[in-house]
Amino acid sequence: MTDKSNQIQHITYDRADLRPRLLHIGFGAFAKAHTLVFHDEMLRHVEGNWGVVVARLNSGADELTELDHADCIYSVGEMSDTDLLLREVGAVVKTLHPMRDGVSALLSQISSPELAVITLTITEKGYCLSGDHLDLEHPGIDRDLRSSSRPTTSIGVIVEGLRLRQEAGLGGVTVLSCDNLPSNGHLCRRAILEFSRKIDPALHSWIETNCRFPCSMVDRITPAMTEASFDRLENALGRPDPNGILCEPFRQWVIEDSFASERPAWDLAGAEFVTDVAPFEEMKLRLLNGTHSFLAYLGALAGKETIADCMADPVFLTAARKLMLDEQVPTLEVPEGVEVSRYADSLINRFSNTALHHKTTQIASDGSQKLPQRLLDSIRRHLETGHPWPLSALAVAGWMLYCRGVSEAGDPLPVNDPLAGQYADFAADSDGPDYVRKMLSLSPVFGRDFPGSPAFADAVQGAFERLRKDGVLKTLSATL
Ligand code: CS2
Repeated sequence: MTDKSNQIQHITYDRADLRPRLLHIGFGAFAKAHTLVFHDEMLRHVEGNWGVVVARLNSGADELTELDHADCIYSVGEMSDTDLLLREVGAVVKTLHPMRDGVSALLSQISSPELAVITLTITEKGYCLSGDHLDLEHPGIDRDLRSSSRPTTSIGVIVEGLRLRQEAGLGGVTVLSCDNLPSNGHLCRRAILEFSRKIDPALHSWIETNCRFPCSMVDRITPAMTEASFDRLENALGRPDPNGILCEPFRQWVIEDSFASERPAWDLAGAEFVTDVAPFEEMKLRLLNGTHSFLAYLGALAGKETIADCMADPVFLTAARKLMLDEQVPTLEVPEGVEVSRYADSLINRFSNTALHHKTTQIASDGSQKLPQRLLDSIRRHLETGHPWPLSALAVAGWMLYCRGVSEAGDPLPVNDPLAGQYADFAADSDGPDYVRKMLSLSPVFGRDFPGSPAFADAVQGAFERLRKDGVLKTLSATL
């Protein structure tokens, strides 16, 4: 139903029927705009009892309380350059935050007989990985292993919740990662199994037998909300909504159809259930996210505030498309039926959406967690085949330059990353080749193989030097 006066799709399903059958951990901007919109859309097609409990573990307790004050209803504005389509989302039935409600409330939710699915948007760093394995030296993991009944990390919370399920004689659940990681379900499963093995081998084998960890590819550009965004939403709604979110119109969700028990019919909302997510995931992580990171670092250094600003510059636009088609596509197994140049053009079109004000500095965050799957996996392939990768080299060098925290014009750049302290130390006492060598020595980013590759180091050193000497725009132009 659409209310012509406000162009808003009001809730059409009976919320009284909803039961807490799904728990979402990491309920932030992306989950509001993506996962919960698919869920809301499904409920509009098939009224059922799939209600969602939403949780956050670290920040955001006040935001969840704000949502409680709105009866857990919030609005989503899907923005293009010309339109803003509004919908109300009523799928949330409860909010939980350990710092507000105690971790026991969250553990009880996981060990509730009604719970069937846990979805996660905890960002790349939420899995506490080192490479492809759980980082047992991660401070949160170390603390949770020593005090597993009072966990603080997502991994610790899920394992303790599953232990309570096992203790109560309940069945397993499906844990569905919705984060931008390659084989996200497999990585999530490995982190949880490696943690549980340390706690109790019997729990480890119970989880291995009774739970499922499907992979999924998620896609919807959802910039962080700003005061201007909330004003825009209020103008469209006719009232303020502190819980609301603005995002692009496009949304995609490709999910491995491997569930421990019942699953929501998200395909009624346009999600795709497949047997193998990998081709979809690699294409999206490398073409969309890899190009996003390329534009974020080089654009921010060159003074571009938003991704759309980069797209308005012919040099950046040409470079982005060239990176996608000449350097990322050759490393892909393209999903059947996908025409890659059309997919690349659709990404350029989405990046050009000026209404989003998607900041380069937002995408620049957590580069140490993003570079491996977005750019380094492709470069690894090029080093094996000898395929040229000049723009990818500029992206890595651009990230290193960005990590010094200053743009070409001398303006400060925010460096938000778990390794930010190390970057600052390196930048304080080195520059040029010595600085690059230090950055290349960061094993959480470059692993063990890259530092030993002279071809890799030489290419990144050369790109860094050119950026330093000629600046981003001139260097990009010379590379096209
Ligand atoms: C972005 C992603 O901030 C970032 O790292 O590249 O959030 C991107 O907007 C989404 O993956 C799009 O689906």
